[in-house]
Amino acid sequence: MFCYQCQETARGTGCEFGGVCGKSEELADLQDLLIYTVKGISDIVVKGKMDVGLLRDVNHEVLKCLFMTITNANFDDDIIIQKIKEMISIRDHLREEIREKALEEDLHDAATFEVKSMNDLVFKASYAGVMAKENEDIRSLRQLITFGIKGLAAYTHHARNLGKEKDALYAFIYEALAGTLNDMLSAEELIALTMKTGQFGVTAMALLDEGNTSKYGNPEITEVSIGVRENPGILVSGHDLTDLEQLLEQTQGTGIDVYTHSEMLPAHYYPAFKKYGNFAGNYGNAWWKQTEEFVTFKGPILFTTNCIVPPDDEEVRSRIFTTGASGYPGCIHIEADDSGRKDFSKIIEMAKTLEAPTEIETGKIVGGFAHEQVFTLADKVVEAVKSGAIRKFFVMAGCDGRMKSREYYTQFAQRLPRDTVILTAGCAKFRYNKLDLGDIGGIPRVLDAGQCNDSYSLALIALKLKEIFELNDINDLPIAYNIAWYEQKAVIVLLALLYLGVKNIHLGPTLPAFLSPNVAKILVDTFGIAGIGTVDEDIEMFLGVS
Ligand code: FS2
Ligand code: SF4
Repeated sequence: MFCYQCQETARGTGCEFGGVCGKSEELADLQDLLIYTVKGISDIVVKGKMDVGLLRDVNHEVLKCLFMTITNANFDDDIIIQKIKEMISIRDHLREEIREKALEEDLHDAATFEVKSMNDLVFKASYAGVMAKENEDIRSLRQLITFGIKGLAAYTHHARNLGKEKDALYAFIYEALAGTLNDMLSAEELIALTMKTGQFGVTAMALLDEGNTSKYGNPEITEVSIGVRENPGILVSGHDLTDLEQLLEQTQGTGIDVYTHSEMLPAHYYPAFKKYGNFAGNYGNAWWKQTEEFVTFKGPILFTTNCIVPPDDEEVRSRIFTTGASGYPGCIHIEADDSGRKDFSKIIEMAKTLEAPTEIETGKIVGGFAHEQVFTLADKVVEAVKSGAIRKFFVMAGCDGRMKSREYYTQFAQRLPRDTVILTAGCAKFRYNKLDLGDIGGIPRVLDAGQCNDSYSLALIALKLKEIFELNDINDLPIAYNIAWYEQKAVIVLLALLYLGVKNIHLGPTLPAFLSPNVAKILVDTFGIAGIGTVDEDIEMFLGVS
């Protein structure tokens, strides 16, 4: 195995003997083979000039496979093996369909390889990985595109669950993945493809935003309880609001409360979920704290997506359920029926037999500052900027993680001057959303827009301010970007911001290992991307540049 797709990769270079995340060598190889097969399908679709509008089921399966290989989404070898077999079968079927249009010898090995046995499959898996390309810059760009596409697929998958689809997104996923197999593409052409990935990242996040807000309303300022009630509870993690909705529906009248964990917290900000009296609050913090927080929660836990931390504790594992792209060996996986309905009765029945959660925190946190809510505050915000009451905004969106170096973000938030406001989204917020940072004329100093995908909201807010202040360049706004990343959804968020023209983004706690020195230099020279330094030096630097 060789995997360097996330920020916690071993030694900052790559996991080779099992992942820091808990992924085994075998699973890493299998996930690489699944991606390789999906790339083979892409090669066929592109070379066969297939109409993606006619490939509905294939499109959906491709999204799911890409999502399954995102960090901490799916640890189940059996599910991945099953998916590889299904995708090979789909691939071979598609190859038959284009027989007239593309010669077999014009197709890439990914589109044609055969496996006759499990041994073949395991052997092929060990050769389908990242290091298959020797030129490190080409390899770096191909991986940057692949990881961006994984993030894009995750958001497109959520949008699709909400009934929103765009053929252009599917067509681009195939184009980009086929591009990563194409030895004729130069570094310059791959850079152009990387930027195009950012463009479609904006499309995917806009579509997801439309899906969420058209179904559940626009997020609004909301106080969320972080304490517990007396009933037994179910904890929901991950990002999929349609799963949460179905669980809330099915728990009505059962005496079971529903709590959110980590990235599901922003669900409380949507008007549609406020009607459920048993939607009790948020329990705990960012994903990596689950090891201790699931012990004290006592009840069943439903993962709708990443981030799963492999549970060492047998008792905790027995309470974990997965659905969608997530999976963990030994945990019950709940599939949707043909109409999209999921039967969560097993989780509800288990909850009834277990104790109520143990209280680990009390009080409330405030969020819901997505684009429409902030637009209603625009006059107040603009006035505060004009009067100097707000000197600068800091976009501190992204992910949280286990590394001690992420204490930087808590200290950064604490030490920012009181005339600054933090705009956040994603699980990065848990580093500072419970600090008492006060407000500026009634505007809280931490404005939480939502999940990592709601970074799109932060971009819309920046564009709105640019319009109000009649600026030509988004970079002339008093906004600094100090973003924490962890997994591949953060990669598509970054590429989307670059596509929107945002410059001088600082990325931490370390820069991606998959950027070769030359590719990193291009990002530095063209976009002013930089890492982080010390808290005090960085605050001084950010406030000095306006
Ligand atoms: Fe956080 Fe994990 Fe949101 Fe990432 S809960 S790092 O999946 O996508 O952000
Ligand atoms: Fe390592 Fe991250 Fe890959 Fe897991 S996802 S194997 S921690 S680089």
